[in-house]
Amino acid sequence: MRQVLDNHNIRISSCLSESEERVLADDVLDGLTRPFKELPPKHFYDTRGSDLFEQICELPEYYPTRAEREILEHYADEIIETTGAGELVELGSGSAEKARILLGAMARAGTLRRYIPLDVSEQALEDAARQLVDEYDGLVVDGVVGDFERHLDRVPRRDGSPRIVGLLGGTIGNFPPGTRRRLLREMCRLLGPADRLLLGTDLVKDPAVIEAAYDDSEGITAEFNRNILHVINRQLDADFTPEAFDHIAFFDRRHEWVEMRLRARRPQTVRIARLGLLVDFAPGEELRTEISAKFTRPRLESDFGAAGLRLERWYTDARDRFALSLAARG
Ligand code: AVJ
Repeated sequence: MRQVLDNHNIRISSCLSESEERVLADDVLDGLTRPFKELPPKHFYDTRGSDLFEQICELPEYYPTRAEREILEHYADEIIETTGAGELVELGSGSAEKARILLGAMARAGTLRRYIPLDVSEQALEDAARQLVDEYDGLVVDGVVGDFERHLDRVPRRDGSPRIVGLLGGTIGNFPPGTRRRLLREMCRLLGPADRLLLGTDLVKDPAVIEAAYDDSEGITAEFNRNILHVINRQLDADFTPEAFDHIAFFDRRHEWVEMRLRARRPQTVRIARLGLLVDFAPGEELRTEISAKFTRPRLESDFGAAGLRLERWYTDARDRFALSLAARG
C-alpha cells in the first residue's frame, strides 16, 4: 500500500494504481459482449457522476437518503450506547455525511477514537478527513483509498475498542444476490465478537414510489445513468452518443429490485478504441446499468444467516421506507 498522506491525526493510504483503468476495461469488455448487455454500477462515480448522485439525494422523489438520515439522527446515540463503539469503519464513505452523525454520537458518549473511511476517491477522503479532525478533538482518521469489493483486507486492525463496520445508503442493494452474500460474508470476517455491522437497506414498498425515485421529473437520474457512457468515452476512448439512449427504470416485483437500463433509440455501432472493440446495438436494445434491491426483514435475515451474521437490532424511519440493521457475527 502506498502512503498518500501522513500528518497529525490523518493517515491515508492507497490500494489503487494506474492499472485501475484495467478494471473498467475488463468490466466493459465483459459486459458489452454478453448476450444481454450489462455494466456494473460502480463506474457511475467519476467526479461528474458523484456530483449528479449528490443532486439525486436532494430530489423530492429520492427518499432513501432522507429516510436513512432520519434513522441515524434518531438512533445514533442508542447504536453507540449498545455497541460501545470507539471506531467507525465506513465502506464507500464519500463525503462522510452519514458518518458525521455516528461520530457525533461517539463523541457525546466519550468513546470516539478513530474513523476508518474506505473510498475510491482520494480527494473525497482527504477533504472529509481534514474537516473531521478539525471538528472532533483527538479523532484519528485512517483512510483507505480502495474498492471495498477487493480491498477489505487492507482495513487497519482494530485498536482495542469495539468497532462498527458500516455500509450505508443502500449500496448493498446494488449487488446481485450471490455477490451480496459474498460481500456480507467478507464483512463478517472483519468483525470481532464485540464488533457490529451497520447496514443500510431500502425496503420493499409501493412500486410507484420506488420507480419515481429512480426516474425523477428533472431528469437528473437519467443524466446519472447516461454518465456511465461518458465515463467509457473518456477512459476507453469510445464514441458513445449518450443522448441516443433513453433512461429506463422499473421495479421488478419477482426479484424485488429496481433496474436501470439504457435503451438504444436507434440501431448504432459504438467503437471502443482502447479495447479494439465494436459494439452493435439493435434498435430498442437495452443495456442494464444498475439493480438496486429493496428488502424485507425476513429476506435480509436469511442473507445475514447465509453470511454467518445474526440480526441484532432493526431500526426504521417513521414511514418504514428504509432500515438500518445492526448485525453481529454468528
Ligand atoms: C448508491 C445505492 C445509494 O441504488 O439507490 C441512485 C444509487 N441509483 N439513483 C441506489 C442510485 C439511482 C443508489 N445507491
